[in-house]
Amino acid sequence: MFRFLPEQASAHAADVDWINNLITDLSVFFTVAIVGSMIYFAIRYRRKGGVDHDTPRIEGSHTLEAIWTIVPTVVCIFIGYYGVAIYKEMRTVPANALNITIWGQKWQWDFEYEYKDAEGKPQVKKIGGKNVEWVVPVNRPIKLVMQSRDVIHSFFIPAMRVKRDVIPGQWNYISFTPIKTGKFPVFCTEYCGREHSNMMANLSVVSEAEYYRWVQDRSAEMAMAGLAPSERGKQLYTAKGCNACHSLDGSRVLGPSFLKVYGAKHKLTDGSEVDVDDNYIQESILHPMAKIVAGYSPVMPSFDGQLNPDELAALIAFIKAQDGSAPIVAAPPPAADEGWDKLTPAERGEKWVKGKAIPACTSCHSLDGSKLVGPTFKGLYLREEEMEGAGKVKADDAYIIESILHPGAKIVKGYQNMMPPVYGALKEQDFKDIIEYLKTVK
Ligand code: HEC
Ligand code: HEC
Ligand SMILES: [Cu+2]
Repeated sequence: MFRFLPEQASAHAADVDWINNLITDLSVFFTVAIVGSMIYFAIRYRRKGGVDHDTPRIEGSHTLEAIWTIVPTVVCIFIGYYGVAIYKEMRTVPANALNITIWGQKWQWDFEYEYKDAEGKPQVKKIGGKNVEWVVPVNRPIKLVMQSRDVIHSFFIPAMRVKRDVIPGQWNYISFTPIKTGKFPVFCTEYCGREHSNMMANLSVVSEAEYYRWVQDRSAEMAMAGLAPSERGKQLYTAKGCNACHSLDGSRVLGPSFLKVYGAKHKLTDGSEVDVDDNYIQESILHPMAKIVAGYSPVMPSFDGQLNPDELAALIAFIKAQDGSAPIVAAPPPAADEGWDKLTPAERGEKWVKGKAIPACTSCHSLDGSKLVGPTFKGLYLREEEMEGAGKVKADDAYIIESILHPGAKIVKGYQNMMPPVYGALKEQDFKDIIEYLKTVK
């Protein structure tokens, strides 16, 4: 009864629905029990036949008092505990999450995807407008970092069970892992003016390979798209003179180095600790005196009024990019071969493995059982393997595709995270071909 929720399209949706349904059921139960007995008693003990009766005097019952104190207390603590536990999980962003920046404005959503191309150069895809369709890969954690350009909006994807206010001058984020492909509506849920009810977008969840193709397709780009935010931030870093006081290599100048600063915890002069996140970096730039890093002098000038929101976001993107982690690199699809379609899947797979994919898989993976930089392909298919800190995994189709697209997600025990994430342009058919070939390497 009372199940009106949309389909569950994210990994945490089932947990959210479970607690939500529990609260609904408890509310319905107590509403019926309380209002029902109220109505029953009103009818049962109504004034009958125009005669007034003396009601008996009833003393209180300690047992009853104890029951209706303890039971609701336990129920509330249980709900509170589970609510917090699920919320905490929703707010913890896995390290391999795909970052997307979202700007809300009257009355549309704009999306910015920064990624690296085959040469390792940061690129950006920007899209926006009414009912814009934005794309994410399935089964990959997504982090949406959001800010508003004007008034307060709220970003809501019902099917993913995520919602967050989008506020001018303040960064918020939501995180989820889509588990289903398909199209899902996005709404604004904070009344923001005349076109509020039309402030919508369409989330399209597709396969990994399709996502990489989409993100590299520039035909639907907004005209304003130019430099990737982190590249723009790099220019501002010197143009605004940050480089005079902040190094990128860990060395101390007047201020702290930007090397691996994002995500760190810093002690302040007042003894408290801060997380170096988007909002803290923004505050440090606009109001340097608000929080002073311990061991440094308060000499940083304020840049309030000298940077527009996009420039601020660019500086944050640049500082984030100093963390040493490799964002997903998307190589351009290799040119088509003569007679490619006449080959069997395993033959095509062999070509990919032995050199059509650049770099060749065989430069790191042997076919004869010997150990190179990576594990051998001999007998790999359906092999059970121990992962670094993730238990045992069976090398099935899904795992092999994940290993190629997100080499960092699971590391084979005894090996290093050395496989480059450059094969993003491979298509679904290519993965099938590679797997067909790997099956034959016994
Ligand atoms: C005159 C030197 C100077 C300049 C120029 C300067 N800063 Fe700073 N900055 C500092 C000092 C000193 C601190 C540490 C004390 C503090 O927290 O204010 C600091 C702190 C910071 C922090 C917090 C760092 C941390 O480790 O917690 C950030 C972020 C930052 N600056 C960004 C910038 C950016 C971006 C620019 C250029 C737009 C810039 N700074 C220009 C001196 C400078
Ligand atoms: C620069 C070296 C390098 C290249 C090139 C490379 N890999 Fe890897 N690969 C590794 C390393 C190192 C590991 C083990 C660490 C890990 O799990 O990420 C690995 C792991 C794997 C795994 C998981 C293996 C297992 O035993 O569980 C698969 C599958 C895989 N690679 C497929 C490929 C394919 C297909 C290609 C070519 C399209 C390729 N790799 C190219 C280095 C490489
Ligand atoms: Cu709005």
